[in-house]
Amino acid sequence: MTPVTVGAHAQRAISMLDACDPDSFNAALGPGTCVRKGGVLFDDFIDLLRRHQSVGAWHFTPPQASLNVGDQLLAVNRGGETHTFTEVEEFGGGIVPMLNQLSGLTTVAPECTQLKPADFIPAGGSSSQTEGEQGVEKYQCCIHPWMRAEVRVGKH
Ligand SMILES: [Cu+2]
Repeated sequence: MTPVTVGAHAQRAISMLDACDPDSFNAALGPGTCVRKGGVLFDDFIDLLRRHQSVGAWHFTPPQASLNVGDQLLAVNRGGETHTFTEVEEFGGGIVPMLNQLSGLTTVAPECTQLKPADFIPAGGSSSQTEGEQGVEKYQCCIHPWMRAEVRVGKH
């Protein structure tokens, strides 16, 4: 992906995707949980998770990105459910015990226990940040903890 230049700095976007089916997800989890059209039935989602410890349609893309100090990282929720794009020291479980168990991620990432309301990015929402330090940063969804991205931040 070619970075978009914003002034002297570039911006890179990572999409947060899912494939929730609104009727079955909203029936299982409450109205408004899923606002996209069509997709994976809730029972099938649970079954896939049980068999594979992840559900591929729920993912961050690209899963790896490179940018430079001072560049902007934009996380855009293009799915139908709320996600978080949380920087963690080590990937781990999130805030939904059942999803942690089914994905085998029972060691909760401490960062996921300290979420603020603004960390929950609704469908169609986004969050951005300017990368301040060199290194490799790990981001995950604290709801669906197999949704992950690694961002390599280099120097100009
Ligand atoms: Cu998520």
